[in-house]
Parts: sequence; C-alpha cells; structure tokens
Amino acid sequence: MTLPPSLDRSAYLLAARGERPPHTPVWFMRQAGRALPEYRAAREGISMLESCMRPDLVVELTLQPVRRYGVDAAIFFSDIVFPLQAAGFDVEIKPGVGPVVAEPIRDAAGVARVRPVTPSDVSFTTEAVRQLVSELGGTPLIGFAGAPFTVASYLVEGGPSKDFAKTKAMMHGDPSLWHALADRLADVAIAFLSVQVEAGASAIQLFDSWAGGLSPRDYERFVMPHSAKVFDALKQYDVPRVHFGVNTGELLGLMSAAGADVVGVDWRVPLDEAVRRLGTPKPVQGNLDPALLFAGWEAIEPEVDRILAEGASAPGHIFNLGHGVPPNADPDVLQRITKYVQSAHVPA
Ligand code: 1CP
Repeated sequence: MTLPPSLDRSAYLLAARGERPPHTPVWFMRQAGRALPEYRAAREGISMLESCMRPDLVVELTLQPVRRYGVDAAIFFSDIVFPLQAAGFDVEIKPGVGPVVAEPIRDAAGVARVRPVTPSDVSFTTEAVRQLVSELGGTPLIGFAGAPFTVASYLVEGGPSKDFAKTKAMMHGDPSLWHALADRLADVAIAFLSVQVEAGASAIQLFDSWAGGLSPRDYERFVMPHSAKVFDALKQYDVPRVHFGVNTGELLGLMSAAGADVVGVDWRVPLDEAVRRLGTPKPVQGNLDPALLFAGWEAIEPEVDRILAEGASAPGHIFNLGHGVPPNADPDVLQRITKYVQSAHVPA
C-alpha cells in the first residue's frame, strides 16, 4: 500500500524503519485512559469492552491524546482481550482489576472454546480504523494485539496474576495442550492485527507484557515459536512490527529474533545496553520509568536527556515510557515531555 508522503515520512515511521527523522518521535503506551479527564467523561457509564465496539467512541478516545499531547503516533483504542470477546469468549474487564475470565481454560475443551476470529466478528474495528486513518492524516496509527503468552496468562489464570503458576504448570505439565492454546491465540492475534492493517494502520505492536516472568529457556521453547508465527504472518504487509514486554532484559535478544523490527524496552535496561543485547542492532522504543512522572520536572529532564543520548546508539529511537501511563499521571507532565523530546537536538 502506498502511503501519503506526510505519513510515509512521519518521524515515527522513519525511526521505526531505522532512519533518522528531524526529531525523535514520542508517544506513550496507554496514552488514552484515565489520566485524561476527557477520557473519563467520554467513557462514563460504558464498560471497557462495550467501548471497543463503538467506532465513534473508539475514534474519539484514540484521538484524545493526539490532540492533548501532540504525540507522533496514535494507538488504536482497544484491549488485548477484546478480540477474544469478539470471538465469543466470556471475558470482561473489571474496573480496578483488569481482564477477568468466567471459566478459565484448564483442558482441551477449554482450548476448543477459543474460536478463530474473522473480519466480520470485528467489523466495528475495521470501521473505526478507517475513520481514524482519514482523520489522523500524517500521524501514524499503531494497531496492536496481545501476544499468545500474555493473553493465555489471563485465560488460564482467570485474571491478572503475579506468578503465572497455572500457566507455567500447563506449559511444563502438558506441553501439547499449551502449544495448542498458544497456536490458537497466535491465530487470533494474526486475525486482529491483519484487520487493523488492512483498514489502514501503518504499524503494529505485539504486547507480550508479562513475558518477563519467564526464563529465556522457557520463553524460547514455549512462547517464541508462537510470537514468531504472528510476526511471520504480518510480514507480507510491510509495516513496522514492534514487540514489547515488561521486565524482559534477559529476553531482548530472543524477542527481537522472534521477528520484531522494533524492540520495546522497559526502564530496567539502558537503551544502549538493550541494543547490544539485541544481537542485530534494531530501532528501539522506550524507556522512561513511569514512576518518574511523579518526581517533578527537575528529575524528569535529565532522565529524558539520558534516554535520548543512549537511544542515539540505536539505528532508530522512538521515545516512550517503559510501560503504560499510570491512571493518576498528570497530563501536563506528559505534554511537557512530548514537547521537550520533539524539540530536543537529535544526537548524531
Ligand atoms: O492508549 C491506550 O490506552 C490504548 C489502548 C489499550 C492498550 C494498548 C488498552 C485500553 N489496553 C491496552 C493493552 C493491554 N491491556 C495490555 C498490554 C499493555 C500493557 O502492558 O499495559 C495489557 C496487559 C492489558 C490488560 C489490561 N487491560 C489491564 C492490566 C491488568 C493486569 O493484568 O494487571 C487492565 C487494567 C486493562 C483495562 C484497560 N485496557 C485499556 C484501558 C484504558 C483500561 C483501563 C480500564 C478502563 O479505563 O475502564
């Protein structure tokens, strides 16, 4: 697909392709959300997953942070468990908790409940992406999906987990059941990402947020083949493919090798060290500690400077937080960081 020049030469897409844009692009994971009063007002009385099915609301919530902060990319408003619900799975997002699954998956019958997602199951997603792409003009829209491991963790545990005990028990205790589940979830991710790209999203991000809970050995054996399947399937679209997880310092090389074009880095590993760990140098995204948002500008500014300097060692750098925007973050601080990064001298 040929992109309009303003989009094709946008700072985000240039950096994601390993080129040097005039300024370092910046956006924030979870930039839409409770940190914004306009988000809380628009979502009033509408459940999270219900919101994802209303194209007008999805468009509004996706655009809010672009308007407010002037970030270099929009991320499609949805959730990693949304495609499961669209495929008929009983999941809900409980306020203050996160995704909760009524009947967790523990056996082959459970795995069989994860049905393939077809474009007609998510026609509202196609509609919302099309509308967004036309409204965003030269600002790229990032489509996203949850990676098989992270989505499986919610399905097997029944909700958020700290140790992933049941998920790991399934991996090691019944590897063929685990691989069957992860394979179905790879297909769900492929379907949902393809729908977004076909409708005009110009990059995709695969969130394996909780992969950092695994050893490299387990990651390589149980997770990497399934994430690699997702990246392989998306290759045909020729859009940058970004891979991110929290606490993945030990996994950066493997997550890159799974097929990412850009690797997201949390705050635990400096970006220059992250690039070394990738093996093959690639563009990186990150890595301001979200906790710094509450530390005052005097503390934030030198951290941003450090990240920009370290990011210069990568073939491309997209400034971001090391994880999502906390709900109680001050929007003015995010706006100040955006302007600061966009006007900073790009280190050679
Ligand atoms: O800017 C944006 O907000 C984009 C939309 C977006 C994205 C990219 C949402 C909306 N969710 C996600 C991805 C997502 N969802 C991830 C991967 C990114 C990450 O690591 O943060 C994960 C792990 C989830 C699961 C999830 N959904 C949680 C975490 C629970 C846990 O296990 O600790 C929560 C709280 C949600 C709900 C949710 N999703 C999105 C929003 C705005 C919310 C908050 C609920 C609400 O406002 O009603």
